Amino acid sequence: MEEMNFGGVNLHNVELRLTAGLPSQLVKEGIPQIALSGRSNVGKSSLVNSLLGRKKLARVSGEPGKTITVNCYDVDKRLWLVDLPGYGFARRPKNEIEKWSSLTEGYFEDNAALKLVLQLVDCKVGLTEDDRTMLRYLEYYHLPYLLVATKCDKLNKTELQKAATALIGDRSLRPGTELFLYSSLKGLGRAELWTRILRYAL
Ligand SMILES: Nc1nc2c(ncn2[C@@H]2O[C@H](COP(=O)(O)OP(=O)(O)O)[C@@H](O)[C@H]2O)c(=O)[nH]1
Ligand SMILES: [Mg+2]
Repeated sequence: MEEMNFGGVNLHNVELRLTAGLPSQLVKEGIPQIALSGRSNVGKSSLVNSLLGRKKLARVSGEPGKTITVNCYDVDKRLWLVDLPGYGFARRPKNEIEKWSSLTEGYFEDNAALKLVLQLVDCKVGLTEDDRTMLRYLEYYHLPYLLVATKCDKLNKTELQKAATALIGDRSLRPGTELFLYSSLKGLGRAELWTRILRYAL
């Protein structure tokens, strides 16, 4: 059985609270927000499901997401997990890129509720140029962030060690950036990440 209570937060009391497709629909005050950022397919929705101990609250897809939205999950009225629109898969139509930019910038700008960004990176892929661009956004908006390496079940111990060392030594990261190794498939890293999330959110 999955642990469904972390720090007094009841994970049985969870709902999709808001799906915003326009900056004007975003909520940027009130309950503390923890955002998940990363390229399409890196495992954001799977991480939401894994953290919440659900199979399919957040929609997981094998192909890049078609709708560009910010999805907010209320967790026991104590915090929100915010699934940000994915980026990458270059050569998207210009109007899609513009929609992504206005939503992402709208979300990051003057967001009093945003306490922490989980920046996701596929452990097998490492940091991409798009990830580095995102890291510059996070820097520009002075946002606290940590790195989550996803899909860690895909590497053996030696490979994982090597990937982690390369990630944490990357010069585009803020010095001192923490790295969490995660597998949504196996639930690896779940308790550790919850501990850190709660430290920022509560
Ligand atoms: N092996 C493995 N696959 C994963 C893991 N997390 C996500 N995936 C797969 O990666 C694909 C993209 O996942 P998704 O959560 O939709 O990514 P998103 O686009 O960032 O929201 C799906 O096929 C998932 O099943 C993981 O921890 N391990
Ligand atoms: Mg997704």
